[in-house]
Amino acid sequence: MNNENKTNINWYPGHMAKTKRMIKENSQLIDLVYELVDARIPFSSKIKDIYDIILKKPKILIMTKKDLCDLKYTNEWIKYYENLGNKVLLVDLNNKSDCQKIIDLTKEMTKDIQQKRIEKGLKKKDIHVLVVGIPNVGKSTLINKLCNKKVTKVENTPGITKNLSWLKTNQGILLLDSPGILWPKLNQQQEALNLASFTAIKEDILPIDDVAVYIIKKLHDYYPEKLKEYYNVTNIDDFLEVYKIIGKKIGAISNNEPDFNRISHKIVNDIKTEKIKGITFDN
Ligand SMILES: Nc1nc2c(ncn2[C@@H]2O[C@H](COP(=O)(O)OP(=O)(O)OP(=O)(O)O)[C@@H](O)[C@H]2O)c(=O)[nH]1
Ligand SMILES: [Mg+2]
Repeated sequence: MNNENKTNINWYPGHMAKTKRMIKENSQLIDLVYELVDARIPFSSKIKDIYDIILKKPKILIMTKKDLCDLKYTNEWIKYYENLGNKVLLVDLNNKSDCQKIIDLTKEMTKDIQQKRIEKGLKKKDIHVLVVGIPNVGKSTLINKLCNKKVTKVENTPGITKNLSWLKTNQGILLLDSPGILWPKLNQQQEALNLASFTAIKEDILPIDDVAVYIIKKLHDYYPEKLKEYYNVTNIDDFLEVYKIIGKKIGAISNNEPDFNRISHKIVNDIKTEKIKGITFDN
C-alpha cells in the first residue's frame, strides 16, 4: 500500500480489444449509446477512452446501483457530468419507474430521427442502442429489464457477457449488449482498488488483503459509523488490531492469530453481497 499511484497493473483480456473492434464494426447501426457507470464509483468506473469507441454518437450516462450509493457524493458527480454537457440518469435497475425514465429519455433524444423519417414518408424505425461499460455495472441487467424478460445472462462477477448481441424490447428499441471493457493499464492504485472494491475486476488481479485494507480505510475516513456498526472498529492505527477485532467478531481467530485471508474475503464480500450500502468511494 505504500506505492500509491505508482502501480501499473498491466492486464487486458483479449476479448476487450475484440469488443472494441466489434463495436466499431456495428457503429453505422447505432443511433444512441447508454454508457453505464457504477454510482458508487462514478469516476473510476467510467471508460477512459469512451469517445474512441462510440465516436460522436449521442449518449446517456446511466449511473446504476443508485440503491447502493451515497447520494451526497454521487449527486456531486452528476452535477459535474451535467456541467460537461452529459445527459445523466441515476437509476436502480430493479426499480420499474427508473427503467421507464431510460425509455422516456431515449424516445426524447431520438425524436428528431423519427421526425425526419415521417417527413420523408417513412415508417418509424427501431432505435438501435449500444449498451457499454466496464464489467459488472449492470449492462445485461438493464437489457433484461427493458426487454421484460431474461434475454441475457446476469451474475455478480465481472466478465459474464462474452459476445455482442442485439436484443429487442417491445418499446421500439433494440439493445446491443456488450462484454465489459476496461483500459489496458490501471495506472492509479486508487482506481484499481476502487474497481476491485466493487467487483469490476476479477478478484485475483489485486491481493485480497490490499483490497480489504483499502475498504476499511475508506470506511474509516468517510463512513466511520458503518465501520463501527459492521465491524466494531473505530481506530485503524494498527491493522493487526483491526483484523483481530473483526476476526473475533466473525470467529476467524486461531491461536490468537487472525485468519487474514478469511477476514479479507469477508470484508470484500460484505460489499459484494450488498450488506454494506450507502457508500461512494470516488469522494
Ligand atoms: N442493487 C443493484 N444491483 C444491480 C443494479 N444493476 C445491476 N445490479 C447487479 O449487478 C451485478 C452485475 O450485473 P450484470 O448485468 O451482469 O452486469 P454486466 O455489466 O452485464 O457485467 P459483465 O457482463 O460481466 O460485463 C448483478 O448481480 C446485478 O443484479 C442496481 O441498479 N442495483
Ligand atoms: Mg453482461
